[in-house]
Amino acid sequence: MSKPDVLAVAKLHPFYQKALESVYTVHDRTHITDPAAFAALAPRIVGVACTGEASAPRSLLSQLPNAKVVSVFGVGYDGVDVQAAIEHGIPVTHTPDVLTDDVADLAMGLVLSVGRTIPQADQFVRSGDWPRGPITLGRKVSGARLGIVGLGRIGKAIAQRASGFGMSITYTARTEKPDSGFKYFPSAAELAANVDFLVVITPGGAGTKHLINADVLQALGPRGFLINVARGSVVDEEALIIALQNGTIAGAGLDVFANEPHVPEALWRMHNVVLTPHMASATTETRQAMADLAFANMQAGTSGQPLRTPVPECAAREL
Ligand code: NAP
Ligand code: 8YV
Repeated sequence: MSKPDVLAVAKLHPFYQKALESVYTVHDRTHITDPAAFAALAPRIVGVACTGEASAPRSLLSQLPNAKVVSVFGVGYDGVDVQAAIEHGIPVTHTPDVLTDDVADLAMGLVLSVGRTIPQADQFVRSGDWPRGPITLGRKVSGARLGIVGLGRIGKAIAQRASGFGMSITYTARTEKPDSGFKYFPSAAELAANVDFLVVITPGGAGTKHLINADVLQALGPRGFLINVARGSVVDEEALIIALQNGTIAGAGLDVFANEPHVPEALWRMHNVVLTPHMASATTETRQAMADLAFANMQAGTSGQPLRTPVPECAAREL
């Protein structure tokens, strides 16, 4: 008997790809690579496999009359048109919680890296500069003020880690969290004006586009560092480059970018930034857990079983 067909809308992680191939025929980006073949294939597609960065727009979802689920390998699903999916009766799932620790770990890694100039110091030793002079002094992290933009699952895990460094923690979010015990600021600019490190960990999409703009960077100031582990779209990248060039802020640690995998060359040349390739959840353990959960959601969706982790918009309704 032939396997049911699913469409991968982006290159999938091998763990997810392998799991899917054990049950399904996986069509790898056929809608892009062979649109003519896709027209014939589309009615057979029962599930859509996505990554956190991938795009599943209305124009694609409307071509899939028999799709029963969009399973995202990632917690962020800003690339999926969830409203269109709901209208077409296709629930969307994601992989919350299983990656929270890793993303919080990398956020703290970037805080330490930019504050203590760890990658620059590594380069200083490797390039043979050590005998010629001392390294520039860094910025003390323990006891510093850390502001979190987005106190959700990952934001709270970052706060927990930062508490271990004796940092004083404040935050902004759409809603105040009185139980957190941390001081709330109603806007990113007000938060930025009161911290040394500003860590961004919101979802992407229209609701947060350029939440971190020139005004927020101005408020962060010449001794402040920006860390972005959320989505490239949340930060106005052009404004950030200007702020870094002009010394409006002290530096930045960036895991995500506006046009991945392309990073503006202006950033490559800067000595006050640390750049990582959207790797906050990239450990063997976590990628396996994400693949297991994304696969479980795909199987549940295509066999009419209850979904493990639907996105909040779909959890609230029967599709
Ligand atoms: P979550 O639990 O849903 O938390 C999101 C937080 O962002 C919430 O506190 C929410 O506020 C806040 N928020 C949403 N819109 C906002 C706005 N306009 N202004 C201020 N705050 C806003 O999600 P999570 O599991 O922590 O994940 C957060 C995001 O991290 C993901 O969506 C993804 O984009 C990103 N991420 C990146 C990587 C990576 O590899 N770099 C890995 C995983 C996740 P309320 O609580 O008030 O609703
Ligand atoms: C992944 C992510 O890098 O979970 C997310 O939202 O951005 C990351 O965990 C991504 O989904 C894998 O492609």
